[in-house]
Amino acid sequence: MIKNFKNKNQKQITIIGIGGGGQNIVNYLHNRMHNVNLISINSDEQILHLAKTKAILVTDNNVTILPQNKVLVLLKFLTDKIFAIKQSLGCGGNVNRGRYLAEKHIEKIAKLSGFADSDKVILISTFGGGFGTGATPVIAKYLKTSGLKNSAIVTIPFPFEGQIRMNAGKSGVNELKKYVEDYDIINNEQFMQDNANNITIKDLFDNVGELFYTRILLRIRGSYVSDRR
Ligand SMILES: Nc1nc2c(ncn2[C@@H]2O[C@H](COP(=O)(O)OP(=O)(O)OP(=O)(O)O)[C@@H](O)[C@H]2O)c(=O)[nH]1
Ligand SMILES: [Mg+2]
Repeated sequence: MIKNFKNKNQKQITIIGIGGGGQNIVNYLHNRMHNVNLISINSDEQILHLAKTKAILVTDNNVTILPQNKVLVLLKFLTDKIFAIKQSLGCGGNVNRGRYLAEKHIEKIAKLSGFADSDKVILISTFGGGFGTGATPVIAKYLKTSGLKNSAIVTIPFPFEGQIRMNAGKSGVNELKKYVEDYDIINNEQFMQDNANNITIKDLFDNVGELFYTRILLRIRGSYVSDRR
């Protein structure tokens, strides 16, 4: 495990997982990396409770950091039940909704994520659903216009998920490209083909997580080299 990515002259590296799959990958990275600012952001409160990192919930009304302490989580659950507060359940594959939520709350998302204190922000998402595909380009655009270094690593859906999700994923990539300094597109399907029939979905996603990890390392080391010049 690599422990220290920072040196004295460097600020923070922020890696932000956007949407359900982005959060899963950030959870995987959490076991591998120290001293980076790992964050998950989603509009799906139930899923977000599974985050191992700082977790930011985006709903129509607000942007909040979910409590990580188990007692506070239970307390929030009970309060929501008592006051019949509905949990937010994501964007249901609606990219426009993901984009809308991110655009509406971009300043607060940036503040809670600590972008201003980051030397570089790496955006992680699995495209094809609503929140990740809609919100990631909005965040990338904000970073670009704020003059912050940014990269993105995203997946596109499996062909078996259907043309609508595939088209949504590919349009998301085209939008994202406009705002990032560099990006990688990882094809989930490639891992399926490489491993024929003998792989569980968990192992497959872990393999994808490992590829994200190596691509991130390349970027972090690259930024060190350019910072030393
Ligand atoms: N590699 C990988 N891909 C995933 C994972 N989870 C989902 N995917 C892929 O990502 C696509 C989008 O799923 P999510 O990330 O759950 O979608 P979302 O951004 O949360 O969008 P909504 O739930 O519609 O708001 C899926 O269609 C899959 O192709 C994961 O854990 N790992
Ligand atoms: Mg979701």
